[in-house]
Amino acid sequence: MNEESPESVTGGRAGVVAIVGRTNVGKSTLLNHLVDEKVSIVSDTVQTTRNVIRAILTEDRGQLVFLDTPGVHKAQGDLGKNLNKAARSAVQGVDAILLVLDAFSKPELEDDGWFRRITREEVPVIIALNKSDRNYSCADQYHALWEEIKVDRESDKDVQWMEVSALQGTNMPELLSTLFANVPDGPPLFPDDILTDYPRKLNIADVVREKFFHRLEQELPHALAVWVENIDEQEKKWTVEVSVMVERHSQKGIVIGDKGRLIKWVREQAEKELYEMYGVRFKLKLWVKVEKNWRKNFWILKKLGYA
Ligand SMILES: Nc1nc2c(ncn2[C@@H]2O[C@H](COP(=O)(O)OP(=O)(O)OP(=O)(O)O)[C@@H](O)[C@H]2O)c(=O)[nH]1
Ligand SMILES: [Mg+2]
Repeated sequence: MNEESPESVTGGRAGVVAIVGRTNVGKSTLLNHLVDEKVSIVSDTVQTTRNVIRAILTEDRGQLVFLDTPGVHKAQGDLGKNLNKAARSAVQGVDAILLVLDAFSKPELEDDGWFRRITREEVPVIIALNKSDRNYSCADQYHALWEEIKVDRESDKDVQWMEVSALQGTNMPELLSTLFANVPDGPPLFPDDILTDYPRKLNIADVVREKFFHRLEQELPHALAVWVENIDEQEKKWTVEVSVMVERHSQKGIVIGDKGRLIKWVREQAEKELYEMYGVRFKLKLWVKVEKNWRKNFWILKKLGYA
């Protein structure tokens, strides 16, 4: 018998966990709660997350590297298709999959798609039924759909279900324990003082975009992209030049708002949050530009990290 347990050799567990699911189910909210920091922006607009964001949790028991992914949603043009593709391919090569469902709303086609997909995956799958704080639950419908799909696919895939509330933090310690138990033994993959390797420019752009998403309605958020052109890092203040792209002139007016009120609100909210994040004062200079059909422009999508 081998006297030495793997833990005593490596000092813990380590693995990559992909957080996947339909759009708006609370993946980013859950990630922020799991790592106890805001690393990924949150809103109730579909496909808020547009890049795969890596966040690292290091504890005595090991290290979990989370991948927050864009939520799968019926594709709207090249941007939507690219985001769906990024989400689906994020599960390749990971050690565990955390599939997030919105227990408050009925299963949709995208949930069906993920269920089918995970019947084929060999790595452990944990299913988090999120939004359990709301006093209605479709949990039974998700369980029933999963059983149906298993029969349909002739699959004997075992998954672990947990009810959580990312908003209130319910069952977070239990979820973390389950995740640690499901990744392999091994040394940490990242230094223990790194929270994320998501580039600063993209993070600043996301924070600005989130503030717009909190105020803009319907289709406009999808037509909006934010890009950081330059950061001038002075000791006491960072001045950041930010381009805000919209697709039409009429949208430019909406984004700026009556007497510039909306853009001013966005700037102030983002400056405040960035100060809390980085511990340095920010001066944001926002320039709104009309870029017709940017969502179809490969080079722009590539620059934004969406292609
Ligand atoms: N009531 C309730 N609302 C939640 C919970 N988790 C997330 N939400 C809300 O659900 C909405 C979507 O949350 P996100 O975390 O942005 O969802 P997402 O899955 O990352 O969405 P995409 O990035 O678009 O795929 C936000 O309004 C959150 O505040 C929860 O546990 N309970
Ligand atoms: Mg998200």
